[in-house]
Amino acid sequence: MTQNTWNVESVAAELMACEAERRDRVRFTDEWPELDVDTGYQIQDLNLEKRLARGEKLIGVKLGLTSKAKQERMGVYAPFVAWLTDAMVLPLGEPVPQDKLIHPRIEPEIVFVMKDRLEGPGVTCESAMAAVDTVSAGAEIIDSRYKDFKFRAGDVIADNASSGAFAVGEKVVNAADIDVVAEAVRVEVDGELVHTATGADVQGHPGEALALAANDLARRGLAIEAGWIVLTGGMSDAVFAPAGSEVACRFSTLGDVVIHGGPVEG
Ligand code: OOG
Ligand code: MG
Repeated sequence: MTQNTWNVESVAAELMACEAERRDRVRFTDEWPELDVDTGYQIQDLNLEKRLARGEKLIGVKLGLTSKAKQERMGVYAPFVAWLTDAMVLPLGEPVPQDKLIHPRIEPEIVFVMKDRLEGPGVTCESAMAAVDTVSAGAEIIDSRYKDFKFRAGDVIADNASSGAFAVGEKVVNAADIDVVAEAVRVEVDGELVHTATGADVQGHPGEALALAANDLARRGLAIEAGWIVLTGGMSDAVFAPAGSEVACRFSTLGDVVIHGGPVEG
């Protein structure tokens, strides 16, 4: 047996290096089983500090594994929170940034923009929804720094929940004017329907996911701030988004978010 040499600093540095070099690796928990949820968040927070120090701006949070479809695919059965910075924004119409990502996958998400600050503990679905300003359709482009997206909870939390990029649809609806539970989505790859889901698939109500984020952040003394974007979590399983592909997330009332995989090389 080799002696474990991993710690918060070295795992954080290795994950940032993997991201910069577009290199995947095996999960850390095989060599360092003590990498639990709380340690994962320490690593996540340390790398957020590095992102901010290099000039990125914190613009919100994303939820991970808030639907059964995602939990079953990834084999991790508890939701978690991660950070969004402005460097992750993919303007509508731009292709998947293949030159920055390792093995991008796309998933449909219901996106909130916050009206008020939301601070846990004790946030409920109702109080969470009262703090939401607007709702939009979203497509998140996830990218894991782990080979074949194989990780345990501590690994994926440390890896900022497989953050890559995300696009938000054009249509913006007041939170009071939409039934987010009934909002449905069809995910098409190259014109072929591959997944369907509704807002109910996200913790029963996307507002529950938001409440969970606020209550979870409170454990670290943090809150969701007014103006922040919240990705409430993949409604369905994600689909691969290689060069040459077209992934369309077609929402029932929020419109479409269509993402192209970009040109095929050579
Ligand atoms: C983890 C990231 C999860 C979501 O919406 O569930 C996530 C992964 O699936 O690699 O962004
Ligand atoms: Mg997601």
